[in-house]
Amino acid sequence: GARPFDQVPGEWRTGWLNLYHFWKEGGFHNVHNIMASKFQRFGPIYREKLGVYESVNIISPRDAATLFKSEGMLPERFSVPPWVAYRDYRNKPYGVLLKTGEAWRSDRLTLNKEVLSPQVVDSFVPLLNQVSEDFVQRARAQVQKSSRERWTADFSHELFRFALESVCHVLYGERLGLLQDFVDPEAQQFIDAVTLMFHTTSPMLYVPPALLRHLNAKTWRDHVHAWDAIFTQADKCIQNVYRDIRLQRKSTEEHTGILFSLLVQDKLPLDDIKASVTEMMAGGVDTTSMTLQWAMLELARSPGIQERLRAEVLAAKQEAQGDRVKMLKSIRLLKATIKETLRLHPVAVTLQRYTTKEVILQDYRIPPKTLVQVGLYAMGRDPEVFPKPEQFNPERWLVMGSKHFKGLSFGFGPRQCLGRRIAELEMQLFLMHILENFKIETKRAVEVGTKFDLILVPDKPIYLTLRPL
Ligand code: HEM
Ligand code: 2DC
Repeated sequence: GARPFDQVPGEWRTGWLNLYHFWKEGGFHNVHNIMASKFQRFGPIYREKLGVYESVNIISPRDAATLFKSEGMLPERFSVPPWVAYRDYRNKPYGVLLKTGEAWRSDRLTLNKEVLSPQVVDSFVPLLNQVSEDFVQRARAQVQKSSRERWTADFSHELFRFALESVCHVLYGERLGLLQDFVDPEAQQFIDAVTLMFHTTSPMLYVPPALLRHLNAKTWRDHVHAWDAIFTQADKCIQNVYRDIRLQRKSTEEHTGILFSLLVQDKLPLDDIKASVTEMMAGGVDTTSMTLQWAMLELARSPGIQERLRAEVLAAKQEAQGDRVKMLKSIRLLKATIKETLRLHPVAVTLQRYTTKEVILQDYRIPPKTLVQVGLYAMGRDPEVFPKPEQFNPERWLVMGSKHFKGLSFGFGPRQCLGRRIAELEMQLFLMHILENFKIETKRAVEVGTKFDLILVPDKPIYLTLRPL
């Protein structure tokens, strides 16, 4: 028989003391490294209690498979307390991100059809492609401006704007013009608000929502302001589209955006549409932009891989004669490059699920209703799972014996990332266009580490150079 739950290794008896140690070790920005060292110390499974939250942590693809195969029809992840607290405080409805049970499922099924299904994602290609083309144009203009035939910068702000422009084009069917020289200050405020929202979440991650609101601490107030700005700005965009429909300014012929489709179908109440569209708009900024920044850094450091990738892209372009939908079907190495980037630099430090029935992990009996976390960052760097994990090697995804539960960057199953297809297409098209037009370079070997800011981000600015081919 399997071993009892009580014997799972770890320090889980003293939640507040653990939280104190965690805080002293700079844990709020270091969650990923603390987890990796706990796997070192305790082995492939450990139990932990931080504040009031208890969890079981696992690292192996086999255990992840056991967990996800038992997740059932209504999977639930850890629901980030400050995000819940904000909505309750302001009386805002939850979107799919925070909904649970049947309410989550019915919203999610409706959204899947418009955001994730293979039938609609092809129609995103021209919209996202346009934004990438504009980025290239902007980059060329920047090269022109500099007297040195290249553009060197910290691209994070450019990529934030690129990402927001991209996600808004598919959501609203409209351009915001963020790749022009003059950027709408309200759009810039939205971008800053999302970053602030993530940044202020991590210190409050292990404090229960009810307590948070009574603290009136600066972090909580900043967090509220950030979400207020996010909701206000999203609401303006949503109202614009809504008005256009009433004035019959939009026709159903071209692809007029996800919001339009949701509104005319009338399958979801307006408040639920708004809540989930706001989440997608906010979820579409830091995630893809940071991943693209990491991808460019890795390619700059590996000129050989960059050359092979460019060859693949140029061959695909020739063969498809510029048809981007066709091209996207023959860029295996580029897709592997994005997977490899997310292996080393995942957005989410863990995936989490509440068990609904007993599961056996590493021969321990894990009871129902336990929060189990898959250490995605730690798994990506575990030599048992990925030989020579420190090497950036996209080809490993093309030759790997078994990829079973190893590529989990977007989560798994019915609760996986809703924006996955948008994110993938957006990143594929961006990298395609960059590789067709520029060499990506970086100066010296600057070591860039990782910082936990709710999502994982670079711990210092990354300077890159784009040089026209
Ligand atoms: C959920 C990763 C981009 C919207 C998630 C989850 C992960 C993730 C790991 C949790 C999945 C699970 O529990 O199984 C990523 C990565 C991205 C990305 C790596 C890009 C590199 C986006 C974008 C959007 C988005 C662009 C919006 C268009 C969401 C939403 C959820 C989610 C709404 C919650 C879905 C639900 O609970 O039903 N994402 N994401 N994400 N993501 Fe993303
Ligand atoms: C953060 O311990 C660390 O995709 C916690 O686009 C566990 C946890 C729970 C949920 C995760 C979160 C972590 C990281 C950020 C994620 C989130 C689910 C969705 C969200 C992964 C790992 C993200 C970035 C969404 C955000 C949408 C939001 C802005 C409306």
